[in-house]
Amino acid sequence: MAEKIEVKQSAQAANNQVAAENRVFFKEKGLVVLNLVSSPGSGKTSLLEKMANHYGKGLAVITGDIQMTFDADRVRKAGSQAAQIETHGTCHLTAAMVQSKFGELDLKGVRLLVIENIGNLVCPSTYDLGENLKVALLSVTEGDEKPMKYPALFLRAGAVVFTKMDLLPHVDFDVARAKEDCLKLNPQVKFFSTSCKTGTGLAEWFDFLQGLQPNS
Ligand SMILES: Nc1nc2c(ncn2[C@@H]2O[C@H](COP(=O)(O)OP(=O)(O)OP(=O)(O)O)[C@@H](O)[C@H]2O)c(=O)[nH]1
Ligand SMILES: [Mg+2]
Repeated sequence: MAEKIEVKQSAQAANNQVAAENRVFFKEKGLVVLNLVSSPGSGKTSLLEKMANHYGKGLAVITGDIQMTFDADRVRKAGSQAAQIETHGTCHLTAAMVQSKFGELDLKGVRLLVIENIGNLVCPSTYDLGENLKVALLSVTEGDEKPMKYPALFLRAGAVVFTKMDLLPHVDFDVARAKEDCLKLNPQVKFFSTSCKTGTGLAEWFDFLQGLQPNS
């Protein structure tokens, strides 16, 4: 048991070192960098498609999946450049995986870099990629108890986006309860409620992103 903990700590220490390098790179390039984390299917790529429609060449995306390039293809089709990481089994992105994709991106004129993590509410939570902000997405079909059941993510997320709000009338998701629980874990967290079907909340999300500054 002690050996297992030691190995995990040393993997985290090695990751943190690369994340620090990434942070220097992002600062040099003047980038605001987001790390999107959520369950599979909660709407990360759909939100990125809307952002690609809105920001076009001002946005670059690194998508992470176990396999396939579908998500990067969707982002490109929506108007922004994208590089795909296929982890072939690993359940989270690491800072080194992200770093390995820098050469595939043309960052001239790009202000916002978004990393879509592997769909998983647990493993990606504790891996720093060098981002400015970790963003948790929670779709209303997943259940309002998720922040308390998966605190590792909601403790660290600076913003929580409730997605698929168009489906709210059909499910028992209590937005007030979910917000209250998120605030218990992180009193500074910012909330957004969006629907990629109706466009609800996207203007507020874009306004928020506009106000973010690169790391100083
Ligand atoms: N009704 C509704 N469906 C949505 C919305 N956003 C996404 N979806 C649907 O949810 C499904 C999954 O969306 P994705 O954007 O691929 O989810 P993801 O989080 O990127 O999934 P992974 O990359 O597999 O983790 C798709 O069928 C989308 O059309 C929304 O706002 N409303
Ligand atoms: Mg996706």
